[in-house]
Amino acid sequence: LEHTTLIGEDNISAKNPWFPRHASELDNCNHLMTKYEPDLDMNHPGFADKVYRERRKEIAEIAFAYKYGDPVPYIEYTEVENKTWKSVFNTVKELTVKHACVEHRRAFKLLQDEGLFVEDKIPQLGEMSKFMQKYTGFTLRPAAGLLTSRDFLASLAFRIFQSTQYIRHINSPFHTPEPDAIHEILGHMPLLADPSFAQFSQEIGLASLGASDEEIEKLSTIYWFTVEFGLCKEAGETKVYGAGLLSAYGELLHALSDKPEHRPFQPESTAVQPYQDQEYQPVYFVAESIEDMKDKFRRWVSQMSRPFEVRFNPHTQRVEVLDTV
Ligand code: TIH
Ligand code: FE2
Repeated sequence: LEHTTLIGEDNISAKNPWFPRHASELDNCNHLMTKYEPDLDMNHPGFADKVYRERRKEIAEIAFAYKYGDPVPYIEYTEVENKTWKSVFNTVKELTVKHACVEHRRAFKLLQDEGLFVEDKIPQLGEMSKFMQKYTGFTLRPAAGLLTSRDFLASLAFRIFQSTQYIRHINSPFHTPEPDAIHEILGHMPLLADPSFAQFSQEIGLASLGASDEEIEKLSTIYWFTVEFGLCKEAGETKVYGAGLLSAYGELLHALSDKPEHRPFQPESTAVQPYQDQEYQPVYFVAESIEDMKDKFRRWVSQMSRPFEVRFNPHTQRVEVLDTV
């Protein structure tokens, strides 16, 4: 990187779209995918539940109003919501002892020791944010629902995780097709407190900045089959590290059964594997280890065609762009 120069906004072309240069610009990265909402989808467990739909609206509005620098909003969870958490938490806790990867088990224990993971109350995003910040520098900002891949991945470049804050419907504790706070807290946050996994999460985010639509699709597919639904080997056994499995015990048991296909994780083929988010996955990718997955990803991503490099400056929370042509 000896002969590099900092390039300005105007060097960004249609092929390499706009991207945030500072964490505050994530205020513009909150575009939602609206395909699956309790108001719109008849199959949603909350569709016929007026109280649930009102509650969702209330929590979504809090996220829409959020601006960079605001404290993470406090939500007074209801009795029903805490009850939903309790049933998912206790089941997942039991299953992770046997099935989660060591990185997740370690962080889970830490979260219990620090009094954040308890069965009778949903941890606040503000407390979870402080916890992760202490170990890896990751922080949270609230998201109103499922974001576009481009917006979601961009935030990871800044070590910011956009997290939903509403809770799944009490009638479907074992699996929900959309992210909810239980998924974010139980599935994602333990691993975001792991230094190596946090590093990988940021790298996938950095790779997405200014990437073409086609590259974004590949990166989000890799994200899907690793961060969300990844399996890995550990002392000859298959373990789970994907957040979508660690928050959904229905699918966790399915993933480890002989029903789905298990294929070795290879960035080239994993990146083009079609996927859907409505049902359990028919295919999972198994990494040799999280470290090995990360190495393979690094090698693959270094061949991406972007004509510049980016690096994150943690002192300024700014992404610096280096022209490499
Ligand atoms: N299916 C997960 C759960 O029930 O917790 C949530 C999601 C993971 C990935 C997309 S939606
Ligand atoms: Fe997720």
